[in-house]
Amino acid sequence: MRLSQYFLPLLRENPSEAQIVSHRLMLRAGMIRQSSAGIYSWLPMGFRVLKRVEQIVREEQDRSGAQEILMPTIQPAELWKESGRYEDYGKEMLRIRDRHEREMLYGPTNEEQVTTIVRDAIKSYRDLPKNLYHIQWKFRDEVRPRFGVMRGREFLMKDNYSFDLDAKAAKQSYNKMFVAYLRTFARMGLKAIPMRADTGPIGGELSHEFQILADTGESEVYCDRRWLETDILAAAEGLDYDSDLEPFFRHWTSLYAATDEMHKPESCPIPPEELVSARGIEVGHIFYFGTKYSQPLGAVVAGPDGAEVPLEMGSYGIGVSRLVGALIEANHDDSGIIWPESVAPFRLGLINLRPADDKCRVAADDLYAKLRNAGLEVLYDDRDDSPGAKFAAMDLVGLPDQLIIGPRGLAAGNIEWKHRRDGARQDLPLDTAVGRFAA
Ligand code: 5CA
Repeated sequence: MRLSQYFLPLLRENPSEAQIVSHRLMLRAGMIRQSSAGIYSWLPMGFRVLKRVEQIVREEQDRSGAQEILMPTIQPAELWKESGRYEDYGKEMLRIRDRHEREMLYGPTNEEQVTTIVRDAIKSYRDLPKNLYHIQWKFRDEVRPRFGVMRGREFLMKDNYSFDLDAKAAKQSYNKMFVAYLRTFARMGLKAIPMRADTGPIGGELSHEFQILADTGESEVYCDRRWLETDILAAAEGLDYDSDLEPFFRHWTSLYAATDEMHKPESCPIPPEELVSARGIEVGHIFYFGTKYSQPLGAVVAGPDGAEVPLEMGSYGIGVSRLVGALIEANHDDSGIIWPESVAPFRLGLINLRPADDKCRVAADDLYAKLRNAGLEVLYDDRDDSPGAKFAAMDLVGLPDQLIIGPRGLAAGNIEWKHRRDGARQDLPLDTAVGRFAA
């Protein structure tokens, strides 16, 4: 993409409404714009990252055996009256009336909806297990929307729902998601610690939140000090989803970690000196709630002996749009964002320091074409601007590597290569640049 043609409204100044770094940088780097409190438009740069995050989430869901569907954002109120949650959900639910005065709502989550779909389609235990997911916008009328996409009112969530015959099979489904979540966050380079959590309005008695430790996190969390040194990035690699995952689950939940609601100092199993209290960003939350929805909604199957059994269910959420903010909280410096390669909006930035110089322009245009032909996504700064402004813009948007073309280097057949994360710069012969980055 040529920057001269790209819709990238950068801001020089820090927007006063943004309290945390990810919100500031998303506005400054032209990724999002606020529409109303907690509701955002995603501009091209932000949308690219959102799509990349979504794709990693999707691939890991598919790998675990979950199947993608797409349910609507607007649901009929009757569904929620049937499950008994319509009143309970309170003011967080946006209630709407259609032209026929029918009560509708903008879905804050989809347990009821998916349960009726499965209820109407599955009649026998032989059709189990099933795990269905979608990646869809949700609306929760949060009391205090804040921190940009971190706590929005409208936000993108991956949510899935598992259906099993009995508690043991349901636990295996829960464990599969536990593994898929570790893999998902690891692919984004994030260390997300699974913590015992409160189940809140979703219900049930077993749940884990995946928390990224960050000073700006909204959750108060507690964990064993050893979590800080534990490398979970490679934990779930190569694990077979069809094997018994309970030992893996036990291992990765054996070190103490709990959210504020679940942490009871008087009964905490580890001594105070081994306990860390910190702030966390909740990027995922998994629940096992048995028959809480299948029972009232009549989602039953015929078991092996012919008797009707209510389905055992769990639900599993990942905050896809929140992750974009969380990734920036975990990856930035004073100059801007530092995207991990796996979610970067473009793999490379290409800067032409002197577009007015014919040699520079020809070399930069040519390199841009070759990099694209090699399948690389490149943001090419071909604008007529000062070198300082170009460097600042490229650092702000945070692409993993920058290639810089200027008259001096070019005379010796070189360009400059800057690695955004460590700032290291080195000369690179122009004719080796494509080979260096092409897969
Ligand atoms: N139905 C269940 C699981 S599918 C559910 O809704 N779980 S949840 O309430 O915990 O939400 C799942 C994830 O969505 C959270 O872990 C969080 O990462 C994200 N999320 C929740 N509320 C917001 C919000 N207001 N803004 C951005 N992300 C949010």
